[in-house]
Amino acid sequence: MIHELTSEISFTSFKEEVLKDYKIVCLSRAVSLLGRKEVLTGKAKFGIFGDGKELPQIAMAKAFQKGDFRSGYYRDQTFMMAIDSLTPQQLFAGLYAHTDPDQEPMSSGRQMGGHYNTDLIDKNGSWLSQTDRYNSSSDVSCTAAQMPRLVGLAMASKLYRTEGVFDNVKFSVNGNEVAWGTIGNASTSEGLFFESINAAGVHQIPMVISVWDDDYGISVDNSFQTVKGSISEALAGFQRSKTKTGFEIFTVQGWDYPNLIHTFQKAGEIARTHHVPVLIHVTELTQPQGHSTSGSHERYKSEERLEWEKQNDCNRRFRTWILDSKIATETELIEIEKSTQQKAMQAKNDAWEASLQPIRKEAQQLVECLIACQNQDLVKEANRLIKDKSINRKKIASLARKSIRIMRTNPSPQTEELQSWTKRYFEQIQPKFSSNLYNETQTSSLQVDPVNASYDDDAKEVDGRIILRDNFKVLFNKNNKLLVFGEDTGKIGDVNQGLEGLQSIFGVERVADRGIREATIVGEGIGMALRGLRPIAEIQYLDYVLYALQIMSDDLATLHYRTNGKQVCPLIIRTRGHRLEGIWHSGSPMGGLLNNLRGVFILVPRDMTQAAGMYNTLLEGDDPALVIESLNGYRLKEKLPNNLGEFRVPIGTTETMRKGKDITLVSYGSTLRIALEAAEELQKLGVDIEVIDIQSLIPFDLKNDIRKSVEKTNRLLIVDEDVPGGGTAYILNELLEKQSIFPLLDSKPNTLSAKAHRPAYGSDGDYFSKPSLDDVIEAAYEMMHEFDPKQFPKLS
Ligand SMILES: Cc1ncc(C[n+]2csc(CCOP(=O)(O)OP(=O)(O)O)c2C)c(N)n1
Repeated sequence: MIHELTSEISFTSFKEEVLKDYKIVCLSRAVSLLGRKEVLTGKAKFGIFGDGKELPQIAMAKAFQKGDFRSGYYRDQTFMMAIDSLTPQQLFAGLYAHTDPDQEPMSSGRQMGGHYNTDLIDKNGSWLSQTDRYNSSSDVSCTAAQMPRLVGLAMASKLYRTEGVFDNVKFSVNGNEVAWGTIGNASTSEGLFFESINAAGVHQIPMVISVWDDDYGISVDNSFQTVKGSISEALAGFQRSKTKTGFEIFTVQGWDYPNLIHTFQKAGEIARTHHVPVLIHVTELTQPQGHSTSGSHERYKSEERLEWEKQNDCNRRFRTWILDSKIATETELIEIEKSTQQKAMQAKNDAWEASLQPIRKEAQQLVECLIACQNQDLVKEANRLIKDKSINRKKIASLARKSIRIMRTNPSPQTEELQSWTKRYFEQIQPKFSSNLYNETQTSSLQVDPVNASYDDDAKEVDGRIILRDNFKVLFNKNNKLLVFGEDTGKIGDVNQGLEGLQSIFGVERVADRGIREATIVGEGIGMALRGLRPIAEIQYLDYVLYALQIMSDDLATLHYRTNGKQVCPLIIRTRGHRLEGIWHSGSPMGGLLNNLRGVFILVPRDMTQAAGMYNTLLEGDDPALVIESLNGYRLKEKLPNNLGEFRVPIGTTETMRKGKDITLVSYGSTLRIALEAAEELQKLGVDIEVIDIQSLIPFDLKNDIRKSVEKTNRLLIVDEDVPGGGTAYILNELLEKQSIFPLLDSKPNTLSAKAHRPAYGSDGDYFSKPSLDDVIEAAYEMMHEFDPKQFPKLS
């Protein structure tokens, strides 16, 4: 094996290469050891490091090429250092939660240390070129949640290799890019892992997934985690054969440097050249310091195991191998060990200093304000603050606010200055923690100019699905990055035929079928969007979004925020929901979605023209969005616009569907039609209803249209078909807190939702589960009865 490695290069350059690797593993280890101490001495809150997993990461880095992507987890510091995408100082900056993106380029202190990524967009939101750099998608802490995205990253290469179909500038060279995943042995127990592995095997994509196996998942060993205690044995049936496609599966010991390099090279080559997915099971790894700083592994590992881990520590065995192979002398290695320790120490000190420096300045400003107030208590506090060795912004902000409370009875210019300093402080500091939940750049869909749908004088009335279909057709012709995929999406053009016939025009890659795997359908979309495609991931029914909700919530919704705006994921998730039939085909779990998906636009078009207009807008911007079409709207007639693919519904804007003066009724999706019908009936009863279609729940009514309406009507009724306290509670909260409508109201704001249970089947089930026409009429009428019982006598 050594021979194989050395045959093509001189001994000197071979030695250089090996010692360079040794330096990185030593540096990485030194950082881990120091990092843990920083947590245990209270300078950082939590630490999770890559010690015991250094060597395979060196091998992976050697096989990793420009244009490739990583989708990994919190152990990969050595890999990131080896591809020059992480310095020790940056790692410590992450540990100290430094909020400066230049110091802590991964998440600006938003993620626990150990979570890595590279920049994918610039400050203006424009995509950086990916083919001439190493790329990493952004890690999440949830075990195996990196897997669905990994499938999409690899799938993008397959699509880009489909010549001439997708515009690949900046993103691909002939689909040669490999997506490299890493995962811990225990995390392979997750359903997401198996779903993703199956998807990758089905797709035959250039994905190399490495399992760092240290036999444990915190305290629980492999016998509790995996069939046969071994993921490579458990997955043996996935191994490709001469006649059937599948995975290439390798097993390699994590301390075996030459074999690791050989294996990773081979894996990379198979994946890159042939687009065959590869699983590398890296066994016999260790955890020298235990799982994380939260506990010690002596609690659950036997003495024999601990001793075995010491002897088989990959860095130690690498060292022995270097000496046994006479590549370097002990003196040379000791020199490297010393210098890397010093380097790690320096990085730690520099990072600590850099993280404290701005905070000390801020503290000094506050101290000056406090001293100027000439209050003894404040002066004491100021002195304490300035001497505080573990100073942080919480202490500064909290002291400022407490001081304002103390000074409230002593108005003076100094007190005023303290108040305005505190205000300015929050204006300056809060964005460090709260910015970039949504795209704040010029590529935001909110910047897209709206265009009205226009109609010929003799415009045809067609089924709603035709408008969607014909609009998609124009979009597919216009945008050669666009694709749509999901269950029954391709051949039949989705279960409601909004894509009917489009596969035969645009091909099986662009209008594509997928197996039943919602989490990976969304994950695929995330990975593809990160690689410059414009995927629409279709979830067959809203009720089944729950299968993908974890990925949407933990990965998609947090991505822009957790990278502090350095990555963006313009994935559109298309689904259909609300009113139809029964427990799993008429759900409208909007409250759950609204709570879980802050960071994703949630759009609820009332009909297919609006839905089409929303797609047209979203495709002009770079935001993740969930679009929920109304299940019972595909066969309802709508006028066919003559500017398909061009008209654009503004995101975050309501539409007033009917003018009225007595009550503002707001709704969305399927209930909107009922609201409009109810309004006509109510008119006959003398109640004049203004009906507003919210149509965009996130973002919500950015122009405060609902407030303007309530200013006129002074009454508010919110109708939807979620459970009580679901979507309606969110809407009411927006109106009370953000639009301050309370002082405008003459009656209590009213909500009308479905029953708390899932909707029962059939027409009667619907009538007795969801808000009916009669329910809406009565709810609105009751409000008028309360106001004027004489004019509006009791109905029941
Ligand atoms: C979904 C989820 N469940 C539980 C956890 C808590 N947790 C964090 S790491 C971990 C063990 C992971 O072990 P393994 O996959 O073997 O990776 P290792 O940390 O050993 O490298 C657990 C249970 C989590 N982060 N996410």
